[in-house]
Amino acid sequence: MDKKEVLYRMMLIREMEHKIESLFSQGLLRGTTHCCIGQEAVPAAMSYLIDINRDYLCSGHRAHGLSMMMTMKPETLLGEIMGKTFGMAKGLGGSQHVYYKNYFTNGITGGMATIATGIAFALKQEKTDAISVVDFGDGAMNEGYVMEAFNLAAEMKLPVLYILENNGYAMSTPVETANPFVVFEDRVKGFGLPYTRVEASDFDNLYSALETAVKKVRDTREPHFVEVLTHRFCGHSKSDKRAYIPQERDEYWHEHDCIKSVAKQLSEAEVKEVEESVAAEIERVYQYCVNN
Ligand SMILES: Cc1ncc(C[n+]2csc(CCOP(=O)(O)OP(=O)(O)O)c2C)c(N)n1
Ligand SMILES: [Mg+2]
Repeated sequence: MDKKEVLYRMMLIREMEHKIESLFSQGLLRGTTHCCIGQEAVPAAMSYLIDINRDYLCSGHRAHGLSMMMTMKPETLLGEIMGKTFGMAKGLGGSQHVYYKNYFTNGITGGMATIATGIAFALKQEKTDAISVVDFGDGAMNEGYVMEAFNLAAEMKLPVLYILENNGYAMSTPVETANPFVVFEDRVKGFGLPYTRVEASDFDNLYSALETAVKKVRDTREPHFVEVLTHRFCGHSKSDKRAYIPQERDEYWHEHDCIKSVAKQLSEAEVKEVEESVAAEIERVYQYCVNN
């Protein structure tokens, strides 16, 4: 894997999110949005691991990273948020409700876990080697329909990969407050789902955990669950000042930033080159969206 390209993809997500935040703060975008600054590792990894023409991918409200990684055309994401007809959903969906080929999102917390499980059921009938993948947050782990989906997938042996991006908070509620008695691992294993946990701080570790899980679901046609421990450096949505996040947590994740884990494998000149091409791409995308 070309680490310069990995860094480019991760930095493209981060810088595009910074651009989107800045356009909102200047009053140039309307509605709301949920950025994924700090959570670039899963989208970047998935861009290498699934073929969106064949496999299926669903995600939720925090969809910018995966959207950019599936289309590789950030103007269709920014255009969507700006209500342009060339947006991913023809400008009608906004940042939470987009689609591209076999990639679908909606804003119902954990809602897409049920859809992805249904897709896996269809794939099982079709006897293809395609798989269904769904990415959701820790808040989704307290939705009843998500538990029903886990139970069905385990019982019916469906080719679905559940990726939980545990960023520690559902809006401002800490995971420990919402789940005082049972850790996710026990809950997931209780349904009979195989479970893996990995921290997103080291991109290579994360990639290898997801690669193994994708291969396992593809080969065995059975479900798998990966919990990714991660962190968002931005607010839940555009107006959130993050007053509830302890400083030590931010400090830990600044030191363990997934982007740094890739950048440190490259020379200073290579990192600079990537930064420059990302900046140029963001400017191109912005100009395209403003002028079309
Ligand atoms: C069924 C439902 N309940 C509540 C909401 C409001 N809501 C939007 S995002 C969110 C928190 C989701 O937290 P999490 O799943 O951890 O994802 P994160 O925002 O951390 O990425 C909530 C409660 C919703 N969209 N859908
Ligand atoms: Mg969360």
